[in-house]
Amino acid sequence: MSRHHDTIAALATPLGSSAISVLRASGPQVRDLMEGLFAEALQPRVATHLDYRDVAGVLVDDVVATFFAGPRSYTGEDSLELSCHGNPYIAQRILEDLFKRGCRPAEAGEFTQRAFLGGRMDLSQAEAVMDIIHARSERALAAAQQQLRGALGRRMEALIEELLGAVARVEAYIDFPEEDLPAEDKGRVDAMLAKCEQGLAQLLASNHYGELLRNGIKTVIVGEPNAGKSSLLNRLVGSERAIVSPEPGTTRDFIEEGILLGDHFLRLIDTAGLNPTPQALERLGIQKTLERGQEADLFLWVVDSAGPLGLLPEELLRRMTPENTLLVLNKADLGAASPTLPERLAGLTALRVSALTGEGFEELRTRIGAIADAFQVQVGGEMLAINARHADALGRAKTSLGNARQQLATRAPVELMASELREALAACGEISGKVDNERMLDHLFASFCIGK
Ligand SMILES: Nc1nc2c(ncn2[C@@H]2O[C@H](COP(=O)(O)OP(=O)(O)O)[C@@H](O)[C@H]2O)c(=O)[nH]1
Ligand SMILES: [Mg+2]
Repeated sequence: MSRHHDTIAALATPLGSSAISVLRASGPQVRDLMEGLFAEALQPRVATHLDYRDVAGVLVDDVVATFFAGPRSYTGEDSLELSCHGNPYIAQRILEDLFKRGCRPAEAGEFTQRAFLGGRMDLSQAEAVMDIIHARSERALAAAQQQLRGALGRRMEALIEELLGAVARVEAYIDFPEEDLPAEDKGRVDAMLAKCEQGLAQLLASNHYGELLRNGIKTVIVGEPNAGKSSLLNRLVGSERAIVSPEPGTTRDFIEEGILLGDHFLRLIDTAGLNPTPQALERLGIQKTLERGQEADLFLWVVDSAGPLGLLPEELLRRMTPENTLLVLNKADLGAASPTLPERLAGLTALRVSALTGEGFEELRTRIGAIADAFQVQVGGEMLAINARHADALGRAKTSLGNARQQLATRAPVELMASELREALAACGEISGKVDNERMLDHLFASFCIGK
């Protein structure tokens, strides 16, 4: 059962004109609240159309009210959802009235925090709720849904189970300080730890993909001035976002647009042209381009197919591989033969397109999608994509495990090893939140929305 004594209320939908607005309240006073409002206890999970009158008896709106009796509610507490007409003035008046009736304003993420504290979901699932709200692509949504359904939690449980087994074996020897672990047990424990370490490594490998899902795939468009970079961005975005100019060197600042391409969310970044002989002002833009290039997940290298193939700065070329780069031979409409690629670039996929006519863009989108597909990491057949908090905890767990294995190999005292393993366990437990770290929790839920 929940330990909260107060009842919280908040608007669950954005403030604005819409078909409906939803308010929710959760906590021990919800039943009294209903009695006071509607002079009846509503049947759980049945939507009821009722008049909403404020404490002074003035009609505010007609609403659809749904009561969720704890523990069968989102928070695990008694909860009430009210749908009113989607007018911010009405929603605000109802909310203020709920406060007058004893509710207090919910803090950001407090409903979900209560769900977590009430044992309705583990911490990784609570985070998945936020991921679902913010998912901007099919893939991001699919990963968030898996996590909400407990995929990460289950994986961690299996790992923790395995670790506990190893700890039990090791700790059995703590009381016998003279004795070393028998070779047989040693081998067994090491095999168990190796398996855990591998499991951790697999999960950690999904961290980068998690970033791509949550932040979008950073797609940097590079190339010489006038190659058609801005035109390419415009066509991909489908609007005239970047300034296209026949004068070389016009794009000195960055233009960034989020686009949904197939199942993927991309952050397309147009850059200043990489003029081999720049003017002073251009030089600054070029410096910035190089910086952005260092963070790029995907490169679209645009060249003017009618001109000679200029080379890019070495620091960019070094980062470009067939797995992350498409060579876009633009201005195909001018009918020039494709430039021949130097040997070191022969592995790059080259595509002929015209940003002017749109020719080749179907293929370009498909190729970008294929590169993005290949970024996906599968963990044991499931699509998992951990976040930065998970990566931090798992990284610490892995370090502790590594230390323990080292100690096992060098016949260090069993206590030391046991303590490392305990640390690994604690770090693993942080993923689902089976630790009492209030500051961490407050910090985490504070990043949620009000009303969630
Ligand atoms: N014929 C033709 N001209 C293009 C194409 N793409 C861009 N241009 C022209 O090339 C010039 C430079 O384009 P822009 O997008 O500003 O290049 P950027 O400097 O690389 O950003 C402009 O005059 C565009 O209209 C294309 O596919 N075909
Ligand atoms: Mg430009």
